[in-house]
Formats: sequence, structure tokens, C-alpha cells
Amino acid sequence: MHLQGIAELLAEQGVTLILVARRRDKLIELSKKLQSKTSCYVCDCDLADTDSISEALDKIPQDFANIDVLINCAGAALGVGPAQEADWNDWQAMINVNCVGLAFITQRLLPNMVENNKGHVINIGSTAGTYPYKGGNIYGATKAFVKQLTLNIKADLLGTAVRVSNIEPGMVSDSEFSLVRFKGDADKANAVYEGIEALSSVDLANTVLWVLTQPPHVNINRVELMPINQAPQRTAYHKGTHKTES
Ligand code: 8X3
Repeated sequence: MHLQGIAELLAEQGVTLILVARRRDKLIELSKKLQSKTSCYVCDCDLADTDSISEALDKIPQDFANIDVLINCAGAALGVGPAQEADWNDWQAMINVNCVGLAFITQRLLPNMVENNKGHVINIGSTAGTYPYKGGNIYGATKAFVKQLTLNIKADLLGTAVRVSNIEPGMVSDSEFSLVRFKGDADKANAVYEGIEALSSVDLANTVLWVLTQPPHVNINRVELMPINQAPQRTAYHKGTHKTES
């Protein structure tokens, strides 16, 4: 998961962390790994469910409550089929976690940052939010939402020292992203990256750290990164006849 690579790099810097995700056992395992470097609070909640997020945020202990960096790195792609064959439940799940959950937690934490005049919201978007591809349908649309929300929040933050950034990676191979997209079919998930040295969660974490450590007057609005072996797709075309009603 992206969370792990980012948390590990920030722990190296001694940053106090709140680890937020659904699976408590995984979070505890990660926090144990990081405990020699920093203090971590484990906050298990379902980022697709605003009640669950709200309840979890309300339980954050006082020592951790002054949150000045929010990294929205949860997100999912489900399915690779065309829009006309999509399962609505997959679309709803992507909208819930990639858009609703992200917007909700951001909206909850932003007022404190503005009040303190200190903070940074870093969203993990995707190149899919800019470049369309076959089967990208709602996933790309949710990431376009994240990109535009970032830029619009930037406009609202004018006059404050709070920063907001969108990091937009292309293919990242060492997370569960592809496995989730192919619904657990590891062969199909791995085949996507065969012959490509894809980005890693370390590359992503390095980008987060770079964005975060710019001088206070510098706001990185967007960073787009791809493996050397990936490029934005050319405009698609179809040769031959198109289907018409007879
Ligand atoms: C994922 C980017 O190109 O694997 O956010 O769909 S891609």
C-alpha cells in the first residue's frame, strides 16, 4: 500500500504519524515497524464511510490531535471493463473512497490548519485523472475530481500559509493497486507491469517528501510522474465501420 512507503519515509524524518486505513492488524504491524523512529497512532476506519471516518477522528488522542499534514493516499480502482459493462457497485465504491472519503476528511481537518496558519494537504491523484484510457472510466473521473478539488482548495487558501498539492503517479507496481483492480487475480495484476520498471512506493514517498520540504513560500500544485516506459496514450481510434441501428 502507498501508505506504508510514505509512512516509512516520514518516520525516518521523525514525523509523528497517524496511520489511517481499514485493516487494524496491518496498521499495528506497520506501527511496530516504525516505533523505533517515531510515535504512531493507529486509526482504523473505513475511508469509504463518512460516519466511520468521523468516529475515528473524534477518538484521536490529544497528543496527536493537532494535525498539520494530511496525506490522502487511500484510493482504489475496481475493474478494467468498459463503462457500458460496468458494475455499479464498483463505481459506487470508487466514488466513495476516492472522492467522498477524501473530501470528507479534508473538510474536517482543513479548518484547524487554517486556524493555525500552518499545514499541508497532499492528495495522491493519478495520471488517469488527466489522460483517458480504455477501462479507466470512473477511476480516471474520480482522480480528475481529486485534481480539481486540489486546485480549487488552493484558491480558497489564498492569504493563508496552508499548502495543498496533488501528486499524480502513473504505473506503480509494488502496491495492491493492480491486485484490487483485477479483483485478486494475481496473474492478470502482475502481467500489467511485465517488462516495465514501474514506479515504486518509494518513488512516490520521495515525491511526497520533496513536495513537503519545499520552502514555506513554495506550493507545488501538481506533480505528474511516470515510469520511463510509460507515456500518455495517443488519441484512440477505431478502423472500420461503427455500429449503427439498421
Ligand atoms: C494509476 C495509474 O496508469 O496504472 O493511478 O491507471 S494507471
